[in-house]
Amino acid sequence: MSEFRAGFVGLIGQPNAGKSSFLNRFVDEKIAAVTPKPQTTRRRVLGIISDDVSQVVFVDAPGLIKTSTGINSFLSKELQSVMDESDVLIAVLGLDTESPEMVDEILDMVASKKKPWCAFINKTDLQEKTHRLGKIIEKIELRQGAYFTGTCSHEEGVPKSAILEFCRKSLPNNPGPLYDAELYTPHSMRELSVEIVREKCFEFLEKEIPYQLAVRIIKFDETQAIPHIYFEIMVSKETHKGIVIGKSGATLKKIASEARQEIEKLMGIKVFLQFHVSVRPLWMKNEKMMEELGYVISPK
Ligand SMILES: Nc1nc2c(ncn2[C@@H]2O[C@H](COP(=O)(O)OP(=O)(O)OP(=O)(O)O)[C@@H](O)[C@H]2O)c(=O)[nH]1
Ligand SMILES: [Mg+2]
Repeated sequence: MSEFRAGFVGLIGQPNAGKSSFLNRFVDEKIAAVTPKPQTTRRRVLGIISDDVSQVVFVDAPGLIKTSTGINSFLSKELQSVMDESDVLIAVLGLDTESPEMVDEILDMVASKKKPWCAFINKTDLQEKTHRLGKIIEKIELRQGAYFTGTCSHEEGVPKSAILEFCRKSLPNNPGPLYDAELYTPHSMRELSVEIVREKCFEFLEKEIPYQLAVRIIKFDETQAIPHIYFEIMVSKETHKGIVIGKSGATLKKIASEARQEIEKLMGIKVFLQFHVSVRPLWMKNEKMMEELGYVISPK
């Protein structure tokens, strides 16, 4: 009988390549925030696929970024830490990545870790970009990597079984699963709800505003027939507060309404959401706050 295999598979790529979409596609649930804006993912998000002989834990990570000021310093550390702690790496490459150097950069980074790795070339639905496929495949083969192609935009667009097979045979032996085999993610409803609200903020807010805000739950009251969840949206400037709220509250209403629908879908029950927008210019510099938000790498 073959031995049980289990471990972490890190999803590594440029911002916007589709790493979070890939994770959601695999677990068939919306657990990671996905938006057209780069740098949506801040903290790692785990998605679990279990069967009788293996447990594959996909780890969605922030995209690779150059600057390291403010929250970006955390994003870079988080990405490095996901790479170091994973057993297998998947380079997620978007066909819409404009520069070939960016593809080289990801492949070099992933291959340099000396761990089993493969690449997933995403967004093959973008017909006008498919001419890039050949060049990207050459780059992967040059580094002796295996690769898969597909699109996370369609339900059947990702060759899941082939990718899972690659992961399973590359993962280490383990006496049993790392997480309860019934779970598709170890994250709590609270954590997932915060990510949903942050995703909606990314969707409905422009320029620097989504990048300078954070979301936390200040109260989760389950004593009521319909659970009440109180969110705080922290912004860094007074002017941002007005924009988040919008004319007659219209923007916040949109954020709230879409977030509620998704949280209800996730929890399978009706919920009541309340929002408070606060101006906290120094939230990114406040260690305690950063820790509460989960934006601190804890030593192993
Ligand atoms: N056309 C097309 N768009 C896709 C595909 N996969 C993802 N997208 C879109 O690409 C954008 C970025 O997707 P994400 O999954 O958030 O990308 P990410 O790599 O997690 O991005 P960061 O968290 O910012 O690093 C979103 O608008 C997705 O809907 C695909 O296969 N085809
Ligand atoms: Mg992401």
